[in-house]
Amino acid sequence: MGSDHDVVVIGAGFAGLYAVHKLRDELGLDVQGFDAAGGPGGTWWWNRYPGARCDFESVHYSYSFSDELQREWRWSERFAAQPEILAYLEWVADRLDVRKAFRFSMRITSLVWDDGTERWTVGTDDGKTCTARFVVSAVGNLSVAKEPEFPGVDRFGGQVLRTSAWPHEGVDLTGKRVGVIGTGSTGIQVIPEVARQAAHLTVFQRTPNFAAPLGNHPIDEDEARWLAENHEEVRAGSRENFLGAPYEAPRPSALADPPEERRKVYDEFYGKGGFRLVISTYQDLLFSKEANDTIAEYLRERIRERVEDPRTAELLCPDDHPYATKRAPFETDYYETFNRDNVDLVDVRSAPIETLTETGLQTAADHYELDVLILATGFDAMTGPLLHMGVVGRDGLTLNEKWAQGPKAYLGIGVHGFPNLFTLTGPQSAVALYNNPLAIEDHVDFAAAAIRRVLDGGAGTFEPTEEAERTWGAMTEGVLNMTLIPQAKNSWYMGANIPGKPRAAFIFPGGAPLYRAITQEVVGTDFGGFAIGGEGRPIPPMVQLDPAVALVLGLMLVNGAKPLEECTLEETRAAVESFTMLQAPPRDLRIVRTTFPSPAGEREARIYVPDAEGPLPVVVFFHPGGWIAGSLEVSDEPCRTLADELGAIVVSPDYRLAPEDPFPAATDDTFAALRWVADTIAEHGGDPSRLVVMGESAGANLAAVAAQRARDEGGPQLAAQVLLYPPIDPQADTASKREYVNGPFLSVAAAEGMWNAYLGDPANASSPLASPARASSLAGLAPALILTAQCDPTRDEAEDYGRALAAAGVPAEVRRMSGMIHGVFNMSGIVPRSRELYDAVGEFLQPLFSRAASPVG
Ligand code: NA7
Repeated sequence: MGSDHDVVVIGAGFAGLYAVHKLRDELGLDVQGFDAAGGPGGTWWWNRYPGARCDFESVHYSYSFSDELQREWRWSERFAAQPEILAYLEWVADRLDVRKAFRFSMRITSLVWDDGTERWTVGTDDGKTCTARFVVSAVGNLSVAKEPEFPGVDRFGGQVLRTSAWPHEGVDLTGKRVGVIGTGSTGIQVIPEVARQAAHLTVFQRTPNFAAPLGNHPIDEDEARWLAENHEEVRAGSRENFLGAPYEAPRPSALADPPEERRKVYDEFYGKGGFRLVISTYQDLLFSKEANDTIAEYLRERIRERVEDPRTAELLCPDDHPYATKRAPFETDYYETFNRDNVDLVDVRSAPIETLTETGLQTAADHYELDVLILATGFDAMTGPLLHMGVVGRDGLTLNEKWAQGPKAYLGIGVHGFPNLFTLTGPQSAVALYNNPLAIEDHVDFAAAAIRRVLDGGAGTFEPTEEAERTWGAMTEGVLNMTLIPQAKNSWYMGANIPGKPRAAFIFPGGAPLYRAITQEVVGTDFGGFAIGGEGRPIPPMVQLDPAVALVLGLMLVNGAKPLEECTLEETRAAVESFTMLQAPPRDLRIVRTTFPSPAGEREARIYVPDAEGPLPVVVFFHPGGWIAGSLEVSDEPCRTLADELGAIVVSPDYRLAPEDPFPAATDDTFAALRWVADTIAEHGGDPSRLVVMGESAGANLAAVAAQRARDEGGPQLAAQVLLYPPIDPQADTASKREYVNGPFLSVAAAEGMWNAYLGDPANASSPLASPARASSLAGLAPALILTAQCDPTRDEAEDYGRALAAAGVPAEVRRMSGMIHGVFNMSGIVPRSRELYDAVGEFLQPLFSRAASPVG
């Protein structure tokens, strides 16, 4: 047995270099690194084909963890080419003095976990082994090339080159007849370069791709100096951006802008550089096919403008996938290359490649004479590098067996059954849509924090629980299915570029801010969802979320939404109003705008009248907003939908808000509104004998109080009360308050701030008119439906109220919505499962409505 180490790091690219530095120099661990390459650089050591360069700007596509490194390195181009990126990584390796931690030209052949010693045995291709407590896999996710799918490679008399294993000495293509297979990001970079050198180039294209200009240019001395001096500012915001670069915020919807305006936006970002076209144009491009069609058509138009021969242009126009559902490529002169006399485009979709011959390539239609064939056919992405290392976990389970149906990895970084293994940038992590160096730094920092935690706690193992892994898999798949990405047939995002590979959720496409918020919460909950020393920790709140809800929170983060508890009053009010952006398009319905007499004078109310035979049941609905925010406007869409679906008149009255008008103003207004509705709704076709009081959030608190006042203050008689996640008692001490103390979305601090503003005098908390659970008796109240959200600090006080009602003999039903958060009633446009709230309300009310309508017998 060879040497024993604290950690083995596999890979010396961006991830491995930083991992060694972090673990060795900051944690003081004994770290042994390995890499199959001859030196540091990872993907940039291998991919030396002409035209290879990054497509996030180099100032962003580089380490951010070290002030010195950022200050001292000068990029010569906006998007650096491979030699410069490799030189940068070599320079970093020297500056951090990490080369000596690595054994290069050494491939890992086996990684076997031993439960007895709680160590990995690491085998290398020199036949030796060593052991380590932890293994940090920094093998990358695009580092195992796809095998050619056609025969004859050995027979071909010319040279076969892979872009991903390009000869170090370079290749002289002068005077050669060259073929390129592959028009992904790699092909699109290499093709223009080859065309410039070769006597003739034949591009064998199976699927056209949407490419947009890279916008590269040299960085002059002034710009370089400015970037070095302002790197903190330049970096600021990167991690708040969906893709992890400080790009302009997008407009909300491509469909909301008229065509001329949209064209201007696309013109502006076409060529502005890298991924801006994807991320800074419109927020719904990846979510709405109709929105995506607008940019897809724009890009096809640009191809037709740039390519002279109309037949070639049509062949280059993608038609089988929405834009950016395959990894978006960026180009320099790609389309103009097809205007050259020495370049031909061959469609191998209609006439597939059959074989290589002694002298060239045979398709179903023709034979092409070639001296050199370049394969830019892609990678066994995300899982391939890990599955090629012979990983064997607990009880002899191989990783290949575990992932036979697709990858399973909690946060993309840990695998149940494979303790103490960190799969940096692994499948189901955010890396595919997150500027890699920053995604890598996040993962290394996470692994380092976990290792430190295990060592400090004296435990032996760290691995995800099976439940956490399964929950994360569902989250990944759910978020992926909200995007258009699954619509691309054969993309590596879905594992679908490799024949026989399971089509599954290989990437978490929720964006950097959401992924970061989730992983930060995992760390903050002492690694929720992981088992440390065999002791499983509960899954933290954000991982419990319905995927659509998670995506909403992610988009809020991208849009710079502040946590509610940090908002000023004005900001809170604006935040609540902005709920309308998450709502479905409002249904068409007759609305009567009127006023009602409140104790403080006339106030507005809206009466929503469905197109149905009267007299109709009536629902009085109080809007949400923590007693300090909200309006008739924010509840307009839900009230329309309620009226339409229930076939009931819905009345939405305005009420006074705190802190301007604290307790009891809101309850006085809402109770007055309820009475006014009972007295007057017959004029609008309503049946006051079938009257329901309903509210959302603070509005639900007011509804619960109104139900008590109706009982105690002489009516009206109510058929039911419907309370959507009501805050019931500011002093309640509940498990949900502890578990969801930080939200998601509504935190305990935010809720407390709202209660305080409403109560004015804290002594008011003991009044049942504020805290309805404090009533001396709950008997005789209207039947109640209480809907709660699983991930909501107010959940348990609401459910306790339901139980107390039932104990007092009130028919009360409590339903908890799994994976939901406070406010979800307003997310009908983006959270499909918000429907369940309407369904539950309908199921509860319809029997009451028909019972109340039938003659008393
Ligand atoms: P990609 O994006 O997977 O592209 C591979 C290309 O090769 C793509 O055009 C494929 O066409 C084509 N291909 C693969 N197999 C064949 C066969 N058998 N016949 C014809 N054409 C074939 O890989 P890249 O290297 O370009 O990019 C990978 C990532 O590296 C990139 O996203 C960056 O993150 C860096 P298909 O679409 O399958 O019809």
